Amino acid sequence: MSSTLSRELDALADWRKAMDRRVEQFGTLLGDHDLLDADGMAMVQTLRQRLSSDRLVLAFVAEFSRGKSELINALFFADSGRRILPATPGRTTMCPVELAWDASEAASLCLLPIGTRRDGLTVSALRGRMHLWQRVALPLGNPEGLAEALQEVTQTQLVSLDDARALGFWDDENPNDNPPRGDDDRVEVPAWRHALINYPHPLLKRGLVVIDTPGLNAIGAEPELTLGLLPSAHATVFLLAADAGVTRSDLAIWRDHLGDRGLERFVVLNKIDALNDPLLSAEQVAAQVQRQREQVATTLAVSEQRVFPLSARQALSARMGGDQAGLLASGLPALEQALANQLLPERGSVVGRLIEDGALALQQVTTRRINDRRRQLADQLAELGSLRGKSSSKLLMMSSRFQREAAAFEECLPRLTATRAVHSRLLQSVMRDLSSERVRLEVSRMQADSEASLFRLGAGKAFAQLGQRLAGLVDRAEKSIEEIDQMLAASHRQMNAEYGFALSAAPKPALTNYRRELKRIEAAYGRYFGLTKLWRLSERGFLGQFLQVLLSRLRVVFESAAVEVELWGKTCTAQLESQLRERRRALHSRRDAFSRIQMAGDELERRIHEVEAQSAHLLQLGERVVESVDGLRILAATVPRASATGLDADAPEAAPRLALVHTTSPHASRGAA
Ligand SMILES: Nc1nc2c(ncn2[C@@H]2O[C@H](COP(=O)(O)OP(=O)(O)OP(=O)(O)O)[C@@H](O)[C@H]2O)c(=O)[nH]1
Ligand SMILES: [Mg+2]
Repeated sequence: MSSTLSRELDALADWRKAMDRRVEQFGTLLGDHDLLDADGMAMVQTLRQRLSSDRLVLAFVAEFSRGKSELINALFFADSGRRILPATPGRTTMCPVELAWDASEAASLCLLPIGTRRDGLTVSALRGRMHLWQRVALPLGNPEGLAEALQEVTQTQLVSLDDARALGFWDDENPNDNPPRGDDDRVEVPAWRHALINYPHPLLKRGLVVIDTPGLNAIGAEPELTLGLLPSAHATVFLLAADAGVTRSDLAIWRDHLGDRGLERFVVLNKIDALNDPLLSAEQVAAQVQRQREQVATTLAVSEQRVFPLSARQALSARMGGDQAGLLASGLPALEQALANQLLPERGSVVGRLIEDGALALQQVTTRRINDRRRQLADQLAELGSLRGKSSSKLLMMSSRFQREAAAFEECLPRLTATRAVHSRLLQSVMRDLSSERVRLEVSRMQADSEASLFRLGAGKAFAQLGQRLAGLVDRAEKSIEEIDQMLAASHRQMNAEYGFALSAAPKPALTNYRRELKRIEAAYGRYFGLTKLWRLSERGFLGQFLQVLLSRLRVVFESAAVEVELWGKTCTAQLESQLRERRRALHSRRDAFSRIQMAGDELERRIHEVEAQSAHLLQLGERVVESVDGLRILAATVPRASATGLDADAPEAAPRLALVHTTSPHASRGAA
């Protein structure tokens, strides 16, 4: 009994695969006709890479025992016929568990020991150091073996009070949040800090990443969860239990971890089966559930449509037993439908836009090259035509004109080299402003400024100043980009007028999106400098991790901007290179033709014929390129959309997003994300 969500994910993956095939065919077409240089080929590879590595990250967050792991089992693992992730009463999952599939690795469970918390490195930094993780091979096609191996995520260990303090599980100032202390003064803490499950489950193979989190409390929570893992999720599912209502700690988790409205949030009111009461009618129970749903929506300030009453346990057992009616009664299909309806199209359109932009940029480069070649051929034709019936003295005269043209072409080269040197110098200064190293220096400066201030009172100010400095860097980069753009435009005008080139400006990158993204990060992380949160910054090790995570978010923004600027620089250079190459090629072929014509009388007509055929072939090729790009764009704009009933997923409804418009800016819709 496959779910709506899995069918929709399938449709999305098939769509990505179809796009990949088309991008590949397009690349072959361009490559076979020598229409792409190395940069263009690299761009085709980047698009394909993007299509194959696209991920959809779904995180489950709640207080312990609300049924997160059970819900994940019901949503994704019921087909295996058993409970895969451990779900038991009381605290079960002890560390964040990330389920994904990376085909370049073997199926395995990788566990990061809790002791790594001491050295202050974030989990993402430690992902690059796999020798610190413990790896357990996972059996394939054996659900029992898999479930047994995954029991490891429930492991705990007993440590001394000092160790518990050092690991961040014990806080003398907030005793209520501390774990129970044994007779021997030892404290039970999780054995692992993070678990990565690499498993070829059909949905994971389709790019889904599921994050199961442990029930949180103020002390035990890994700062990175709030700062890095949750903000990077495409959607979060927050769970409450109908039999517990909304408790104070539920609310604290909602506020601290999911309060950011930028997150796509779904709320589940789980365990509604616990409200069944032999003394009440089914209608009375349903009314109770509805009342609770309304209360939850009001308390959390979300729309009622975003609250899904369900029973994960019923759903799991109904799905395992193939009981369709039971599954419907469990309430799970409504959540799946919502996830499929709201999440997948959104995700798809991000990828679709990227492919469209890429295809358009490739089309521009190619079309320019084809037009250039055709123009050269037209010139040759005119020249050859004028030779018909000419005397040998006339031919001699034309030959010397041809020599002059070749000499003029050589003359423009030094001037081009000079322009290119200025261009590259300016571009390098932009790249320096947008470099990771520059961001790192700015963040270090903020750390030094805030540590120099008393009781971190100056931390807020240092953070605000960091924001201003980063915005200043973006402003300066934008100014330099403008300068480069104007310089190139002037140089193009001159080259076109004097040497008959057809150089045109590539649309310059706009940094507006990146500036907006910086503001968003500033707002999200600035919350930690408010009076109610400031205490966290003074917690042991928190500031260090906070800054690391902040740095990695900022880096992504700056690196993306730098990539876009670099791409623009390359496009400008590539255009020039390509026109120079075409010009040289045309000069060679004219020289060859000329010498042949001078030798034999019938050569002229043959040559005219040849050039006409080449021109016709290029025209056809141009049409094939446009057709190919149009096909790709239509496909990219037709993100598979969740079907209303979830039953006709084999023929996903098409939702064309935009009409075809040729040659819009390849940068126009590229965002910072
Ligand atoms: N009655 C009932 N019990 C449920 C339901 N969903 C989960 N449970 C049970 O509640 C207990 C806790 O579920 P888990 O999935 O382990 O909860 P969790 O949120 O993952 O908890 P931690 O891993 O400790 O953070 C288990 O015994 C589940 O079987 C439900 O819909 N109804
Ligand atoms: Mg759990």
